[in-house]
Amino acid sequence: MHPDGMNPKLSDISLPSRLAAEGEGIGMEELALAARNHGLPLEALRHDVTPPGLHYLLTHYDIPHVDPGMWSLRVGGLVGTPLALTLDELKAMPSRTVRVTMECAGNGRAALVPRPVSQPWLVEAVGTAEWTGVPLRDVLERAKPGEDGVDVVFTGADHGIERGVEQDYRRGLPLAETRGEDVLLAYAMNGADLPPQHGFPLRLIVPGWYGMASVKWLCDLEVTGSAFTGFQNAVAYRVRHGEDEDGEPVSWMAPRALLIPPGFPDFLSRHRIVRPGTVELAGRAWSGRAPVSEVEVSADGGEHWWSATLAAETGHRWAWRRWTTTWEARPGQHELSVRAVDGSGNGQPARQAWNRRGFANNAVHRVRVTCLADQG
Ligand SMILES: Nc1nc2c(c(=O)[nH]1)N[C@H]1C(S)=C(S)[C@@H](COP(=O)(O)O)O[C@H]1N2
Ligand SMILES: [Mo]
Repeated sequence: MHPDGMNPKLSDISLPSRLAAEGEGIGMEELALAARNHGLPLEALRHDVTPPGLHYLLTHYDIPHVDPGMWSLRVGGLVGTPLALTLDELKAMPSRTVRVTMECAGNGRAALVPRPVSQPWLVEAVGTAEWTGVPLRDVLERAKPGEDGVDVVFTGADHGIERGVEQDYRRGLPLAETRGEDVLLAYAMNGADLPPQHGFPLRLIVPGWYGMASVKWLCDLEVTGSAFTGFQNAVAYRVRHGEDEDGEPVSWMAPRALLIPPGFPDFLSRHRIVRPGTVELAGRAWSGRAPVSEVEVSADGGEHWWSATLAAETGHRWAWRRWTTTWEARPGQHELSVRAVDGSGNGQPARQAWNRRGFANNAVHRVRVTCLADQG
């Protein structure tokens, strides 16, 4: 692997972050990541709740094997009563089920120019699941965090190297963000035990935030007296332009609407084909900061927009909202686009403002469609 194999160093094995050169296509390393971390096939936007195998997946290192009989959740740091809770003890506490749309902060990255070399998401790094577990605040209440607590640091059972730094996957979340009743320590997804790839036996769910906050394979919670400065908070998951900037931490999901690609696809290009006449269009839209208030559709590449019909509120604050409309398809080449606006007035840009790691990208979703000349 390394020429002087007697003295290998992590920094020789672990690749630095970089931008693709002009015209550089997706490479084998990105392909290897994409094959492990799959997206939601866009036709699966039809489901209100995503069947687990169709929910997107993002795992930095390996999926760890956790023996639930040997496992317990440690709660420590600045707490009055340190705890070690078994899975049965957690399951005996009052539970809550919350429907949550989760999106990876890197969604859309592959379309950026220059492309940050990493998991090369197109637009499909999203899914919606019903998570069941114990509200985090109930567990914290039992542990009695001290007045001087600032962050809760969540540690997963997975371990790896990233840009030369060996680590457990670990994230800090401000204590102030742990108070909502919908922030869960979840042991079930869609009514069944968590699948191994989604964090068995226990994961954190932070509704409304990009996925990196929802630590899987959770084994340790620590209340700290200062903001966590570990890799996943201080180095990764920051919106920065230059290499040396501190940047802004990635947190709440920006608004985004996606379209179920209409008609049928070409196998290799995925290009869509429809026949002339009325085409039903549908999809989903979500935003972490505030509920989606409007979805607009364009059939001419973004020149003219009309409003889609939003499905009635379902009472699931953290879940995506269904939208529908129709389009009169005439023979020719078309570009359909869709964009959402949320209740705080945030929308989606036509072209993405670039950042170094490709985070929080929410450019308008575009789908090219060929309408055939006849009914044949
Ligand atoms: N322990 C651990 N938790 C993790 C990750 C990880 O690699 N390890 N990936 C994070 C990221 S970047 C995302 S987007 C979500 C993905 O959750 P999912 O795979 O269940 O869809 O998990 C988050 N939690
Ligand atoms: Mo992610």
